[in-house]
Amino acid sequence: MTARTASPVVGIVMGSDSDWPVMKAAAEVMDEFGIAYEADVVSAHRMPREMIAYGEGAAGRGLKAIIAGAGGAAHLPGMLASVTPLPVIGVPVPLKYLDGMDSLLSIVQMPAGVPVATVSVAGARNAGLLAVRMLAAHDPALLARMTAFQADLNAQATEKGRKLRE
Ligand code: RP5
Repeated sequence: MTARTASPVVGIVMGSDSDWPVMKAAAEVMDEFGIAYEADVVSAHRMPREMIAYGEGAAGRGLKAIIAGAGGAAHLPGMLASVTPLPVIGVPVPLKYLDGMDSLLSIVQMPAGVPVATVSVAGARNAGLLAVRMLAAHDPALLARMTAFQADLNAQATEKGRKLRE
């Protein structure tokens, strides 16, 4: 699976194509904000050499952030973080057993010095939004779009409250 563009700035990778139903929410955020991204399977356990090469080459190829999702023994985000200076956002993907707790704990408990920004179980949309915020810190136009997005969230929540109060 690939969704490559000429010059992606966000890499969305996952341990298996079976993670895509969860991870596609991150790609949808990229589409919403008009951010060039790539999506691919880079398994830490089944493709360890390719996974290291991906992490080592990511910054040089122009990526600014990596969103990495995996389930079970979810070592992909942490291993990528160990070989790239880029921010890595980890998405715990829930599998058939353990309700994603295994995925969460595999990703969140990183040793000091090697950070992974872990979002909630199956939280790929927030992973995408966090990547947008990282990019927006150095992009005034994108920052304005994120601010508008937040205002829209506020308006939607306010409207829900208004309907309940009626
Ligand atoms: C993990 O193993 C993947 O990230 C996926 O969540 C899980 C199962 O992979 P498949 O057996 O469905 O390919 O590495």
